[in-house]
Amino acid sequence: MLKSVILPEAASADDCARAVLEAWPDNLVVHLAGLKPEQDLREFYGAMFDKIGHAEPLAEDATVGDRNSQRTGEVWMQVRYDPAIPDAYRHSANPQPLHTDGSYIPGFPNAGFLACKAMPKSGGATTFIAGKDVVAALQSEAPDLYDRLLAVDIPHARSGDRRVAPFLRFEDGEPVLNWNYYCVDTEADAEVQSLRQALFDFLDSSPMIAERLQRVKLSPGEAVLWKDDRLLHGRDGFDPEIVSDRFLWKAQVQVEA
Ligand SMILES: O=C(O)CCC(=O)C(=O)O
Ligand SMILES: [Fe+2]
Repeated sequence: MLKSVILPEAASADDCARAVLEAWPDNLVVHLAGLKPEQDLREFYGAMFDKIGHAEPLAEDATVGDRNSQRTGEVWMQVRYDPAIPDAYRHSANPQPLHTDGSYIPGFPNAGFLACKAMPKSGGATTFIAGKDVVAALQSEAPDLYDRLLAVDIPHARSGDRRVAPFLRFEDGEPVLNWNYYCVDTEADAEVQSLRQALFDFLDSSPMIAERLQRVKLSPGEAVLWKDDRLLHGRDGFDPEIVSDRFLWKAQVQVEA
């Protein structure tokens, strides 16, 4: 599920790309550590993207317009603690519930990416749970909910995009997920709305989900790349002391491996 690669401090973007491509086929999450903390993250990892595939210009800016018009046309966006920017998980210190990033974007690339510029001492890990563990938890703890989730399409909408997909489907026997509680189309019918709440409550309270959740607490210079629709991710809350106390650069990448 999760592979931590410790690269030499002087590793090049090429070395980093080779390590990613080697780990990618057999893992859902690749954690990249060991690099110099003070490097220019966007320059280094941006060069790495071009060697493993390419980044998509899907960045959003929470300070621009409303939630339906925040696309900037850039690759990189900030996940940065800033209490001056309200109503955005990317700028809060709250725990973020499990989700996929591509929930409302048709043709979303296959990987999410976060690189760390700053991390507070307390809390702030990014959390991951494999699709197969979500399936196992639903089957054993909430079999009726599991059946409904397979049967009902859930429309998600935001930033002018809309995607209709079930929470869970199988592709070549592998679970594929599509989910963000906060992006479910508000116009969807009552069945969808009740399923939305039931799934949120389940993910929030399931003992098996809590037990199988894995944490990656990034240090400055480190990064994590994950197969967006093969797992769910979120983050632990944290205790900020100053603005930008936690600062990650986020991108969306199509990995060709
Ligand atoms: O803050 C994190 O570690 C995760 C952020 C995230 O999942 C997101 O911005 O979509
Ligand atoms: Fe996310």
